[in-house]
Amino acid sequence: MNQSDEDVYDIIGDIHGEAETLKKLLKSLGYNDSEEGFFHPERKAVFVGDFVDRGPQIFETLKIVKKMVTSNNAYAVVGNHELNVLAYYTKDEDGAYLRDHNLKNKTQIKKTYEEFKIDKEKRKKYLKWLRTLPIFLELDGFRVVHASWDDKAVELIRRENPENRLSKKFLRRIYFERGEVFNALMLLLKGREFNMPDDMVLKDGYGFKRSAYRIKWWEPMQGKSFNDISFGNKFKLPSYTIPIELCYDIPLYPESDLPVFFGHYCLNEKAGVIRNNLCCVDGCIANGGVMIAYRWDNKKLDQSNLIRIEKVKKVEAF
Ligand SMILES: [Mn+2]
Repeated sequence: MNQSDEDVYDIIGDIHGEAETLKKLLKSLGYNDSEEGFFHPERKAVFVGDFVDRGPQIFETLKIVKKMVTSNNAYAVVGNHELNVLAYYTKDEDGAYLRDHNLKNKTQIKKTYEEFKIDKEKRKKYLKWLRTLPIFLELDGFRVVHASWDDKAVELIRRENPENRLSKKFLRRIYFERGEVFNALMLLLKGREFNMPDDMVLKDGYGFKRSAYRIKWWEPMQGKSFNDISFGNKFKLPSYTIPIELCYDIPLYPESDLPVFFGHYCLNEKAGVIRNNLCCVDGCIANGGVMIAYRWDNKKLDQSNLIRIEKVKKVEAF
């Protein structure tokens, strides 16, 4: 472990059960495997969340990340997929699941569910560990959150949930209230979304109807088209200007604030430095993209610090 004051970091994007690709990425960054998991003599990894769902090796991915975090060789924040899985398996005081077991929610966690049902003890172990991970992180000179950094949301979570983690108690409370704390958590883990007018219908990648889409949380929407403000959506949006009565002010992340590393937006080749202090490291590995790491060097964000790894197919055992 590096003992110097200035730790250096590799910020690693969404994994979604692609453990083989993760191993290749870690090796190409100079991490070695050991009893205590992957480690680097001088660097630490920082995971932006979304370890579960979609890919073929959920348990293996959780094992790699957990070992690195437990042995102090990595930090990790939770993503919206961890939140969904935790809420799916957590019951409220009346015994009802916090996240309903309906078709839409079942479909979203299908891959995770299929692995989790094979070994319930392992499932419990990893769910318990996921509940210990922070919602957001501030490290030496930069910030990490799964989808978007919003000062007000961060302050509210700090005040209402000083542990900064998805404990059972916290989840039960916010899913019951569905109030401002819930909304603050959604903002951090799912990013800012724009609600479409009632007469416009959208469908997501699974064919489910959507009434909202992901938008740039660092730019004002006034005077822009529906498509201009879109960020990380796979579907087409109208290229005409948003009627002014539908526009509202959002708190914009200042260009002078600390750099923010985030994942979530499935950007494929567009992933990387978005602005002087914004970097999205989600290369959309589970959906035809790549896995991405940013080698933080305490300097200005630079696209040349990105490492991209193509998907590695799981080796089948004979
Ligand atoms: Mn996500």
